[in-house]
Amino acid sequence: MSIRCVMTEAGRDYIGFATLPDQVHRKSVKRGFEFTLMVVGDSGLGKSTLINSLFLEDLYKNRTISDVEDRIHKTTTIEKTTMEIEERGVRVRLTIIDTPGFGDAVNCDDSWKVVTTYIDDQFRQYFTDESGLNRRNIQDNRVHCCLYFVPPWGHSLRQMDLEVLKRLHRKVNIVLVIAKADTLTTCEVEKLKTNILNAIRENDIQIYEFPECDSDEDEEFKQQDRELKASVPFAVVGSNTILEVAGRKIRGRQYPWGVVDVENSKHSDFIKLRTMLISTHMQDLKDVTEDVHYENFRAQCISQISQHARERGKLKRDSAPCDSDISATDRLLLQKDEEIRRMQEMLNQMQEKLKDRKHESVIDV
Ligand SMILES: Nc1nc2c(ncn2[C@@H]2O[C@H](COP(=O)(O)OP(=O)(O)OP(=O)(O)O)[C@@H](O)[C@H]2O)c(=O)[nH]1
Ligand SMILES: [Mg+2]
Repeated sequence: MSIRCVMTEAGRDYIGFATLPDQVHRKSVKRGFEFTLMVVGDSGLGKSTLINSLFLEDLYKNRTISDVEDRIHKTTTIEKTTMEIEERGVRVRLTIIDTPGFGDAVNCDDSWKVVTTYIDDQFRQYFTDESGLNRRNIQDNRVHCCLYFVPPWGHSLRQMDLEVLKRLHRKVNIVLVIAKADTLTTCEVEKLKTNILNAIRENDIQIYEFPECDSDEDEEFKQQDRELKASVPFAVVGSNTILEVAGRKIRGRQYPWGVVDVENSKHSDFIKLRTMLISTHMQDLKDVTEDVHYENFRAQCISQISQHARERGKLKRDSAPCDSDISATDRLLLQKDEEIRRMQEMLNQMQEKLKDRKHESVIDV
């Protein structure tokens, strides 16, 4: 095989694949990015407030914001807010899923079901779209990150938190946050963080793990990465109020003894959380969702389909009808079998393609 080499100005030969990262970059930018964040936890822990502080006001600079009082309400259904944001030509479709808080700390049987059902439904939709014809234009609504709110008044995770986390950790990237951290002293925050991390370890709960920082990153980035990792679980403070302090407008909470500045890193980990979600780990959260959580879901689906097909096959063999007395039900069963067989074929092809795609991206790297 002959490869035509291109001459550089310096006279050195090159083939041209060094431009691949640029091509990938240009293509991704053109396509835009999709990211979905969900908040989960007890009622009244400040989930809606934090979301508002994290994104809504900042992202909608020109939006008219109603009175604080109007905006503080108990979330009773899953609320989905989608916004298109753009920064230096890069477009992100950001979706926030605000969930109703767990109402009663003793019995949370049904509260978590709303959350897991929502996550599974998005996976199922993606799975269906991926097996369909128009695979190029699939909208990715899978939940890429779940902020789980831990109450500040306990000593560690409660049994109820552990139960909910166990139901979530294989489905979604969990990022733990200590809610209303302004109600704790610095020492109390540290103690609570340590206890939470111990509980996570003891109960084999898999929260989102920050990837190793590349060795060729600059020192400033490495330092930021170390700080982010050391802050988990993030102790956060939310506020919908803009206050004026020393001539400066800040988002804060006014108390008789002083003001808590949400964006002051001495007061809370709010900025670290936002940095991690938006600037440093958005893509990794997406990758882990795709490679680990969605893969789990897909494997389960495929094994269910095969199981189903096997059972149908057995049923067919056992009943062994002669052609003349095939009932309508049998015909339907045969039809379904055929559908499942076709779907399996399609899935196999899809897997092959995905394998190729992954292989290509490994080569890119
Ligand atoms: N001290 C303190 N209070 C907060 C903080 N964030 C929110 N609050 C207050 O907590 C109350 C509940 O806030 P929400 O944001 O509605 O809580 P939620 O978790 O969305 O509640 P549900 O919708 O019922 O699940 C409001 O009065 C907020 O002002 C915080 O960081 N610190
Ligand atoms: Mg709410």
